[in-house]
Amino acid sequence: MPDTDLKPKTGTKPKLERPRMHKVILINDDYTPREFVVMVLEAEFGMNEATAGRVMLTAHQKGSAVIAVYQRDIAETKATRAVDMAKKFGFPLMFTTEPEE
Ligand code: TYC
Repeated sequence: MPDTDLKPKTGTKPKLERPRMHKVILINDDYTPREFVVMVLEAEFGMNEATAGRVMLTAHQKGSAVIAVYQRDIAETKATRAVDMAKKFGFPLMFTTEPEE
């Protein structure tokens, strides 16, 4: 077709929103040992002992602490794995996720 317009169209590309990131939140409780919380933060969230200790103390003192931010499926998977690990040891340790504003 001689008069086919091969130039790319401009101004028609829909703007794609970046997917919202999701926070993983550590919840305090009265029963899970501090050392166990630190161990889970190291094992599931790749923290070193010093960082894990600080995050654990924040949750202990304030009731909760934001641990990290991930894409939704990763945040949910990590939170579930962390809760399951605690359950296996009989502790009520809880992690939740929520979208960032
Ligand atoms: N509060 C617990 C204790 O005194 C320790 C703890 C800290 C538990 C943080 C959960 O998210 C938590 N043994």
